[in-house]
Amino acid sequence: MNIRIIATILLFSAMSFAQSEANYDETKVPKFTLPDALVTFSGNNISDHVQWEADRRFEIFQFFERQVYGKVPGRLDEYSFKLIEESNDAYGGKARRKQVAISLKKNKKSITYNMLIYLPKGNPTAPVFLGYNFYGNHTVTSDPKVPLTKAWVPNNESFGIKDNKATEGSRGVRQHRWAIEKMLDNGFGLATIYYGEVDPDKNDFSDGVHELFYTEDQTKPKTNEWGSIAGWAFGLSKAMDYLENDGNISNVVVFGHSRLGKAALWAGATDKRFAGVISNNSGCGGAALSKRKFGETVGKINTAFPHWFADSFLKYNDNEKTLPVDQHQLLALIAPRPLYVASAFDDRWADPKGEFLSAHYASMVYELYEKEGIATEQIPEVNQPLQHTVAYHVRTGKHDVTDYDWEQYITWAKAFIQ
Ligand code: GTR
Repeated sequence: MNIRIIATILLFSAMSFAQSEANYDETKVPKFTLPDALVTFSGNNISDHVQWEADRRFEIFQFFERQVYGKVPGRLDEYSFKLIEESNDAYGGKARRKQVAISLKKNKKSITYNMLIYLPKGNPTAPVFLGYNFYGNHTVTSDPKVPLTKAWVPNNESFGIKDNKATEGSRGVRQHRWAIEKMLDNGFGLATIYYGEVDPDKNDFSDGVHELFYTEDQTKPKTNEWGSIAGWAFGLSKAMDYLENDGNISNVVVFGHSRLGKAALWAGATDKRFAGVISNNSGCGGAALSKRKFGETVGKINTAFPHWFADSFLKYNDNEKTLPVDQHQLLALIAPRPLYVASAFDDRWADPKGEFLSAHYASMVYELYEKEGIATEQIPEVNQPLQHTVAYHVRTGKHDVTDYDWEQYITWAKAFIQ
């Protein structure tokens, strides 16, 4: 057996061990006080949205930026977009397809990543869901006009991926996670990017977007600087620079599943141009409250994925009680824009109840803007969505993105995204 296969098996067994010995017992959730979104760090009460924006939003934002996800260290020298392919005959003539290469340049170095866009053909403009995919744009569709990604991809035997290179065997393997025809039939488009083209998901900062910003001799970001989640969020923002100028696109809702749900939330918090945000099973470091320590915890995530957050976040490993913020405040940074948090019943590792409570506690900030959030403290029954400006559902089944999820997102987006 080669060394990489052994390493992958070891990593997966360590992860499943971590998952099996996590706390899933509600009676063992520690007692904790949730930091109040409407009381500043120095103890002042916030009573309206003007005060929230002047005195509270920024200090919370800054904490997440410096102590959790990490700061983007400066600005790009240049960025550009190139429409590399366009057609009117995708999905049996239902859709217009565009493929755009996005190039980011700094310090004479550059990276290029590819965005695949489908738009409903009948409409001059349409809102789109923008979301990263896990294995390459060619995996979300069987459309033969979508090239295989040339970037590093994680090995996956059932997708025919070995030596970290995509092959034809992985074309369309993730179609079930992207209800593209449903989106098109309902007047929505999709824009998707392979996240590994922005930053390969490995604990190694020698490549991807981070590397562009290094000063001479630097090999990794500094303590308060960005981890991979912030790098992926930055990639989404740059994609937004293209999307907001595409005359066929009216609005962009940023979407992400799991680790990419964490990235979508941070993108929504950092970039107000996103008209809405969807977190699908984002769990620890995403929508779920850290202080509950249910399922995945800060210590577990920082151990299994040391590159996802800023190094400054490590001091909260098994020390969540000293965190002056919690994830409901990340959600509150998105207010008053529409926000959908979704869980899966069997995905206890992501703590469905912690995701729900987070949406509930973020809602007090939405109320300052007279937007309806999640008022109840009682998690709804499975498959009973609560859809307001803040929306929540827990569906039956496991950690995944299903047609059911997309049906809810589409219904909600029709009602709340202008
Ligand atoms: C898990 C990780 C979660 C979640 C998930 C995913 O292993 O512990 O936080 O991000 O991966 O992205 O599928």
